[in-house]
Amino acid sequence: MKVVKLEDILGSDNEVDGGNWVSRRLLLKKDNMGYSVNDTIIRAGTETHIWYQNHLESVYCIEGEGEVETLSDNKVYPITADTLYALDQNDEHLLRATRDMRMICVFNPPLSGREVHDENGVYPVDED
Ligand code: 9YT
Repeated sequence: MKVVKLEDILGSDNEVDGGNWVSRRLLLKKDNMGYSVNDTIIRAGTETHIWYQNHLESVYCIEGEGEVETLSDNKVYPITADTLYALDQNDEHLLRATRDMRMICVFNPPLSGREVHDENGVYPVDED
């Protein structure tokens, strides 16, 4: 049994600032759950290009307001509290926050820890 408290992540190596967002990494690959879980704040007024070609991600918004635009079809999905989006096609997208958004993000395969997006909005594949 494992219990993780957000207050213990804040200010530690498991709090990763990506510029437009700050990701508090609650569970990682080393925890051997087969997925990772982040509590992430997307900063108000930002637009982030993301394309997780090596991961599937589900994102559950618990606070705030913004939208996701999928780039294959330019559809725009409003995102507010109590809304989940799942990038089930490794969808390339733009994430825009009009207010700070608090998101619970689950990745399969799990993140190993310090990932930040590369210039194409991708997290690298974990070679281990
Ligand atoms: C919602 C989203 O994809 N934000 C970018 C950061 C990423 N999810 C993370 O590492 O928490």
